[in-house]
Amino acid sequence: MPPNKRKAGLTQPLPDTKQSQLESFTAGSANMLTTNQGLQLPDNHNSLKAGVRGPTLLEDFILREKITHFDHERIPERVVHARGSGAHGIFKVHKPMVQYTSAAFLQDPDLETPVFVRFSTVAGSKGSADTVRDVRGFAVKFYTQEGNYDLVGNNIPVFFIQDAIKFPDLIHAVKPEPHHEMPQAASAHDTFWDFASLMPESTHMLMWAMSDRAVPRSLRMMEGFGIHAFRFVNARGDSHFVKFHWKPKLGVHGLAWDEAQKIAGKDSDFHRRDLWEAIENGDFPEWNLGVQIVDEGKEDELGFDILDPTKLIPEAQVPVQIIGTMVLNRNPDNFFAETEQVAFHPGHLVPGIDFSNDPLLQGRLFSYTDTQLSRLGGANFHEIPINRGVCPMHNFQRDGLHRQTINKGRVAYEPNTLGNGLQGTEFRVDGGTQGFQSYPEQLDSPKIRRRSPSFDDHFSQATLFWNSQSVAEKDHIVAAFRFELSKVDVPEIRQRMVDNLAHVDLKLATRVAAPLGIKSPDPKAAAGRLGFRDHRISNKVNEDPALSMLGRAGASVKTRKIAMLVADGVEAASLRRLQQDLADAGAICKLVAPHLGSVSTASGRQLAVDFTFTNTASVMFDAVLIPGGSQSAAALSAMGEAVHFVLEAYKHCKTICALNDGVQLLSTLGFNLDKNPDVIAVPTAGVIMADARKVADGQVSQDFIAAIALHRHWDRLNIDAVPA
Ligand code: HDD
Repeated sequence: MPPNKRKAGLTQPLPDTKQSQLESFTAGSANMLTTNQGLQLPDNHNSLKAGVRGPTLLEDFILREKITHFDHERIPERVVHARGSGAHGIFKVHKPMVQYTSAAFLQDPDLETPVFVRFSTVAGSKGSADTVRDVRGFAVKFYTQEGNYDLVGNNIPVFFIQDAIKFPDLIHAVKPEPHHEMPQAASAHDTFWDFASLMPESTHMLMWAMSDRAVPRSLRMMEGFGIHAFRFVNARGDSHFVKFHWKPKLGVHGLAWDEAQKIAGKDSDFHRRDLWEAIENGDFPEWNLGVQIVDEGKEDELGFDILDPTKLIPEAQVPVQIIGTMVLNRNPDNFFAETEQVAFHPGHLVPGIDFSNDPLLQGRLFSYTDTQLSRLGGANFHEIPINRGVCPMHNFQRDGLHRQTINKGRVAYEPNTLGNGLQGTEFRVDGGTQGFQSYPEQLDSPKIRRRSPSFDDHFSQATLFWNSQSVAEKDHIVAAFRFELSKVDVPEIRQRMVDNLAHVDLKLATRVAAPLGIKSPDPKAAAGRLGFRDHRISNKVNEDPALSMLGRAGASVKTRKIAMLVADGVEAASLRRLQQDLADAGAICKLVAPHLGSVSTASGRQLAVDFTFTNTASVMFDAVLIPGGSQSAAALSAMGEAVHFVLEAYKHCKTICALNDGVQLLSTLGFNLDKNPDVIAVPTAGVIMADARKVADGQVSQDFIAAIALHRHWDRLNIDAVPA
């Protein structure tokens, strides 16, 4: 039998004799392709045939092995969160959390805990577009010295339903409709709104899902939330309720809805590419980990039930304490092996962290292992490298499909006297005093299949969310509801939904209903429906700035993408100065021109072009610069694609800066530059027009950078009238 000559690809050391055989055969043949059994291939282009023009022979085991492996390359995609992007990183706690939790990875500020993060959309299939309107998954696996801890959250702090028994209904409603499998990755269809309008407990989450949170600018610019109340348990056994928050250092930012839809066509991998490129460029995304802690026994003072996952704890009520930082600093080596095969589970805990009785969380504790059995093909998915812990692992579970561990000895049970255990040590449990201890919550209740009446308030926090939004954010929420409901064919569903919204805010409901061809919203119609509840409690706070994205726009332009529109004859000195100042501030500048290669500047030098108007679009950028130079400006003004680029950026409320003749591209918008060179004109929010000579003193760069840092200028004039 030929020995194994393959070196690359070995993941486990061979027994000593095999290892030395391998080494002696490897010399000189390391680059040969082989079969999976290690047989060197003579030819990877031709199958074995009866004559060069004859039929292929069944005997061709090389062909059959290759095709068989290929035929089985796919595994079932996740039933939800199928579309995802992953990254490796590290987590460090800032100060010991010993007062609250015994979790070892939350004690030592010098300890770096490796993490793997997977971001995802919920509804779409694996190949669906990144920028659809949806909740984003935010799942973090901490490889701690006490075992893997998974924080499996979303970018929205509440959920649609209160009890896990409704999860299959929710997902069946939002997924493509079963008769024709449409629409893909979209909630804008009848079955979703039929279900949502009949489940008033979903209203709070719907408000978030219709906000710009559901169309993030970047995965790096999203908050993350553990959603449920968990428990921190310290070494003395004291418990505190805890809610987890991830706060991105780059701020929290959304796309314009029209922009999100266009990106889905132009680059359906937009978020995946953005995350990948940021990490490749060394712009490592970072989040702070925050906690809201509520003393056990004080949860009743919150005013709502801490176990209800449709409620958040307002930050204005219980501040978020920042306790650590996560940095994502390495892209996966192999998408399938890592991002696809990673298996998260809210039940992967470490000592010092425990569950609450949130009925959504309790149901999740069953679902995640169960789903891995069919997705990853058996009970040994914890042995897949991305899922393996970094701490020692011993038990007497054995065998099963794809078992990798070669357990030694005759003993696979405990207690035993026959074995020396594994590797010469006797592994045992010690009577219950060490290791993970479940918090000994006192329970004395009847078995009952009922919802707690304390879960009956479905609207107060939806109203709190609405009240906390800025004017522009409210406009976006109204527009999103209108868009989604306008795609619903059955008018009764549209009506039922706006009648529900009247319980959040009558003005909101009236605005949503206006273009939908239905009656004015009627809160009484909703209240008369079977099963409808609106047992309002009064919120302890009426507004919370933390619920608004605009209340906290980041002050940095780091990693923001700026398109610089150029053609032959462009004025280069001011362009170069702006490029330099933006790069110094961390922005990424790209030259977009009518053709690839280079353009000649007004002074005859060559500038290398990054993109053309054909292979990119304004939606790929955060801001636009139109430099001066009469020949360049005239050429661009005569190009429909260039004018469209600028109008579209305007419509999406992006910062635009135009110098001298470049202002011609804004003339369709009615903006013209006063010939006074001392002036930097700002005709509407985020549009800067200046003479190139003003660039030299740094003022234009400063204004441009400050405007880009505001992300978007949602209150810009006249955007509805702009045809882009
Ligand atoms: Fe879930 C995947 C987050 C409720 C059942 N869920 C999944 C993922 C995230 C969440 C981020 C993707 C993990 C990854 O990247 O691999 N899920 C949530 C949150 C919920 C929630 C934040 C509510 C607060 N989920 C939920 C319920 C159930 C499930 C109530 C079932 C009773 N979720 C699953 C699942 C998935 C999953 C079917 C699909 C793939 C997987 O688990 O590994 O088991």
